[in-house]
Amino acid sequence: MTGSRPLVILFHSDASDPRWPDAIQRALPDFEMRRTLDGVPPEDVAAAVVWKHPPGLLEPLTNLKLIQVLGAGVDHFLADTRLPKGVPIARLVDPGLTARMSEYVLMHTLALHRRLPESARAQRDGRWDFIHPQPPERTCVGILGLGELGQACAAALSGIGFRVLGWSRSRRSGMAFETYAGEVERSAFLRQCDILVLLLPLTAQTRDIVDARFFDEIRPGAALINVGRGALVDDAALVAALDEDRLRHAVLDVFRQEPLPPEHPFWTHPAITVTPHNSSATNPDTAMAQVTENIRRAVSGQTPLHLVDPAAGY
Ligand code: NDP
Ligand code: OXD
Repeated sequence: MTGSRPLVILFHSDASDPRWPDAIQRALPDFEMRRTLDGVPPEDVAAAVVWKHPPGLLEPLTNLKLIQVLGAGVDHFLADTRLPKGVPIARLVDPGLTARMSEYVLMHTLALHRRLPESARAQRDGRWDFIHPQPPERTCVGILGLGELGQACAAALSGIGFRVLGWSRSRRSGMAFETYAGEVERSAFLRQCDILVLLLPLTAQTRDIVDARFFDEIRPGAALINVGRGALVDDAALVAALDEDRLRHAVLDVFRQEPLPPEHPFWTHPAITVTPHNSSATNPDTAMAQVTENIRRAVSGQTPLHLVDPAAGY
């Protein structure tokens, strides 16, 4: 309470599951859920729950105890140069989102492993193109980014027999698969992989990481799945790698500009599969528990779960 007034939770998202605001109000009846700051004294706002907010929205909120980003990636959020200083920022670690992402990565890895894009092209051309099926052990899947999502995808892929390798910024030991770390081990990792899965956050270090040099380092004829962020990939370098057969196929769920503009060459490229950033998504059924727990923690002076390191950018 601020004097006799209840503490306010500000919600802003135009893209999330529409059930969120009511679900938050039901779960936290002592707070007042507001969708705008109209008529709200800024000092009453204790927590903000946001996804793709307009820059500067949170600047006037002097008593904010928590910013809960309503997604796993925080690149869009941290691009706001007018965030209030020193307020803990939490991202979502949502079992539902993790499960949907594992399904997507498994589905497209299997499709690439079983050469579905090549079979679809053969059907379009009326060609009977027998491609001998191979066991998953013969396909090495490399996961770039061994966080919540990367590790879950690695477990799902290993579970059906793929050989999995992982690459991350810091050394990750104790995994059930071989891991590589940092720039110095990148090429040793890349040259072994038949399918590469991008599950990196977008940061100053990872922007454009998939560039012409990256495609020089990969195993010729490898395939790519990008479920991280569009700006991890240099679009022109990707198209060149496909056209020169250095890359066999790309499955792209995320793009520099979303929705992908109608004139973008990715739409019609025969070796690109486009999905509309729907590999996964969060929802109140599986993520509400973290949001309520974090708001309660923040207003009672405890450390919220899944904090972001703004200096690292994820
Ligand atoms: P985490 O923060 O849990 O993991 C990030 C991983 O990336 C860590 O292993 C980290 O290394 C690694 N990493 C960060 N920077 C570098 C670098 N410079 N070089 C090598 N590795 C690096 O994130 P999540 O697994 O939860 O999510 C990953 C990303 O997936 C999100 O940031 C978001 O962009 C994207 N995403 C996309 C969705 C979609 O619908 N397409 C849905 C949800 C998320 P270290 O272990 O050393 O810290
Ligand atoms: C996320 C996303 O980062 O949906 O959560 O992209």
